[in-house]
Amino acid sequence: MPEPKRRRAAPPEAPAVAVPAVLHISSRNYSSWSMRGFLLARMAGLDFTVDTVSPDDPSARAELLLQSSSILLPCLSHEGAELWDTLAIAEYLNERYPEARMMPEERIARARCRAISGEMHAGFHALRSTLPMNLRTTIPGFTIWSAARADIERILKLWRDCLAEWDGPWLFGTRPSVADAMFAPVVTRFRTYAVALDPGCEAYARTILTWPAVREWITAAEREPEQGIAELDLDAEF
Ligand SMILES: N[C@@H](CCC(=O)N[C@@H](CS)C(=O)NCC(=O)O)C(=O)O
Repeated sequence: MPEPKRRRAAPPEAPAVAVPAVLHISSRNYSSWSMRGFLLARMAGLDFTVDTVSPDDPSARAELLLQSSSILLPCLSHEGAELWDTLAIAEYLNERYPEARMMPEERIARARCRAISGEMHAGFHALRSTLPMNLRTTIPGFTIWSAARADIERILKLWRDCLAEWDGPWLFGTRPSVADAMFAPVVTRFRTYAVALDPGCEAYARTILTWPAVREWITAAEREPEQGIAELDLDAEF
């Protein structure tokens, strides 16, 4: 009688090799989406390097297309995942690093955090196109078009409601959340274009502007070479 085939023992599991994460960004000075991606990665406590993809370098863009099916930046490469959308990056990092508590713990707060982050992600086109991010500049006396003014009023209402309900200093209480990362480039636009804020929103703006990850980003933006960036179409949503 033939001997029953013996099952081959499963090979010992290969030790997990940590592949460093890479956040591909465009400009630090002009790209609000890149800034959001960076703040989210810092909030998650992710170990990552930043790769700045030159907007006018075809080979850099071709290289990026090899890694991701989109040319959109920021794009996070992490443990086999390629994510080219800031909300997807936020959800992914929140799932992967629950200990970082990037979303509020309480259900209603978490739902609101998702709602206002989604509103920021999908809306405020007038604000984005007429007040483009430019961290290195301040323009006192800038005339704000009425549609952008309506966007600003809506954003300030979102902030006031959150600050009243969750007591600040962040939108959802005592620690930064995904929503703070989404609105941080709005705070810097308000500084750039000298948008007047009431005391509550002003205090919130200061919280954002003294956030170490924001300081780190702005410091790097101040040192970013201008070459190549000047050619970007700043009227585009950036
Ligand atoms: N919804 C995207 C928007 C990203 C986006 O529009 N990125 C711009 C630069 S900030 C971009 O990559 N544009 C295409 C290009 O530069 O070719 C996100 O959430 O990340």
